[in-house]
Amino acid sequence: QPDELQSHFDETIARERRIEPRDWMPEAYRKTMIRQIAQHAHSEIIGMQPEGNWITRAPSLRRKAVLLAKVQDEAGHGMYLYSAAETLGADRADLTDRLVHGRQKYSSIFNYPTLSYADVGVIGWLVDGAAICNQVPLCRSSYGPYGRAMVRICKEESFHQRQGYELLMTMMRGTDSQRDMVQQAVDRFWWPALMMFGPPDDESPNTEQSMAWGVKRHTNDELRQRFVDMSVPQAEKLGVTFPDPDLRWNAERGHYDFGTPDWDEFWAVVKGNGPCNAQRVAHRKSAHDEGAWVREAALAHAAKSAGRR
Ligand code: FAQ
Repeated sequence: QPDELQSHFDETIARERRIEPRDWMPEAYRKTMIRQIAQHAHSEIIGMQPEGNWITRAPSLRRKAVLLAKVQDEAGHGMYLYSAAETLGADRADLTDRLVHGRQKYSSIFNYPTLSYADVGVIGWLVDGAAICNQVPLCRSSYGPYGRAMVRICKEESFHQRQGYELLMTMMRGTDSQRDMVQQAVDRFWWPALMMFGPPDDESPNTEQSMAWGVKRHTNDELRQRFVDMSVPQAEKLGVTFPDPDLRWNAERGHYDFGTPDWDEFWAVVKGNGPCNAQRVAHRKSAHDEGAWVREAALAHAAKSAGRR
């Protein structure tokens, strides 16, 4: 009975239990989960590009090994997430197709260029930092495979964050021009990092329903505030400033006040008009096209092995 199925689903959510792939779920819930997981997976995969830009120019063998490992981790995260989307009936080839044809989104942050090696450190510190802040609560997301994937992803993101901070600490102990590079990278990435949390709550069409379903555990603005509060002392320790004249401690609220991100810029980037959108998608498409022979070979091998059995 449809009513019984719906009430069983509602009860599972109300009791903070998990929805698993074989459970009945409303179509709108399935759609929302596929949307969020696919966007998240695409972000991990496209997110390899800005830092990948520096692999061949890392300043030492140690830095190169760390960066290679980090970028490979992002590929792994994309794979877990595509698998989680498949448990909802999504088809991986179709998801990739939607990404390369601009019909599915990925995080705005990856549409900004990486102009110096300090950007690698700032991405680790602020971008992975924002990702952790957003994703730790998602370990309790109501959809089982997504929440469980998030546990492992968060552990790896913590390593990414630390390697970024350690890289920046090293540069800050260097020359004046290295310190300038770090400050300039922070100036370029601070506002885009705040935009990663999504639009303000009153302009976020999905938050209310996603909170009710336990898909999201906090609103976009709550997480953005949490991120600002945790980043300010880290910046002080590092010796850099954030490019926001309105940033100051508010003792009454027990939080930092901060300025308003440029939401026009955010929507322009989300709609495909950021500095690197075209380049990121074109690169992903060519990598996918050039990998066609690998997919064909894997399928031929699987068919042959199945025939033998
Ligand atoms: N960029 O109603 P809401 C990483 C879209 S971390 C682009 O608030 P929702 C790790 C949104 O999709 C980055 N689009 O949406 C890494 C919606 O459009 P739709 C990935 C954005 O879903 C680090 C519309 O705006 N993390 O990759 C953005 O409730 C370093 C209205 O927004 C995740 O995906 C944005 N920033 O909340 C990798 C975390 N914000 O779909 C490499 C999981 C919003 O209706 C290197 N996702 N939009 O057409 C989430 O937590 C949520 O989906 C939000 C958005 C918070 C991102």
